[in-house]
Amino acid sequence: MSDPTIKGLGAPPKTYDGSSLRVAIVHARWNDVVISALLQGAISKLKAQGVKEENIVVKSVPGSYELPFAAKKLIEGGKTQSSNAAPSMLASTTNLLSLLDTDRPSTPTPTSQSTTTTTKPSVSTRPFDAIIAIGCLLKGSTMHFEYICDSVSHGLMRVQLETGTPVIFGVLTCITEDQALERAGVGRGASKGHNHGEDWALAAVELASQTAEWSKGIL
Ligand code: RBF
Repeated sequence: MSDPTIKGLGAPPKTYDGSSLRVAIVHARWNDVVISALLQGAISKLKAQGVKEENIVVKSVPGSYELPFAAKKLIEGGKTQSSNAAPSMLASTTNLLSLLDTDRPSTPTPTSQSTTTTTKPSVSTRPFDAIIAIGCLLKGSTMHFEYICDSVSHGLMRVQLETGTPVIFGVLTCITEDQALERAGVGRGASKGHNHGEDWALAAVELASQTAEWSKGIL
């Protein structure tokens, strides 16, 4: 009998290399059993895609409601960190300009500045190429679930469109605990389910790689 479902993620058009990427994961701490499994799934898949451990930054916030704000601040922080790392670039540029100064000796005396060779921030201080926001919302007996799901999904979408940095939607919105456990690959039944954290890592590497190319006009 053929597979009874057509649901699920199709194969990517190519394999992406994450070795030059810097990715931040921000996760909520509510419903920790599920979050821990999703986080581990995401980290191991990022590494399997070539993202270096030192280029994976993990931060936590109390609950999913905090994810959009934290994602935005991390993106901004990554850009600030990158520009703070830039003085070495400025130093070498200044030094090159000094060669044009006719008052100076034709053979410039080496200074501590002139020994600066850095022209590009290292991967670990460059802006984040993608953010993965991980949370697990479980429906309770009040309307909290609906409000938080709505705010978080719209908030994360807004952050990625405003900043131009891909924000992966790693938020489970489940009616039951079993649904959440199965989507984190730690189901209580015979089938453990599937860890969606792995898919979010793949999405992060794919979107980061595509964005880098599309931004340069490589289509
Ligand atoms: N945060 C989650 O990430 N998942 C939840 O299932 C969740 N349920 C909540 C239920 C209630 C009644 C409240 C008050 C908060 C809940 N939060 C949950 C926390 C929420 O995302 C946020 O951290 C807090 O509201 C503080 O802004």
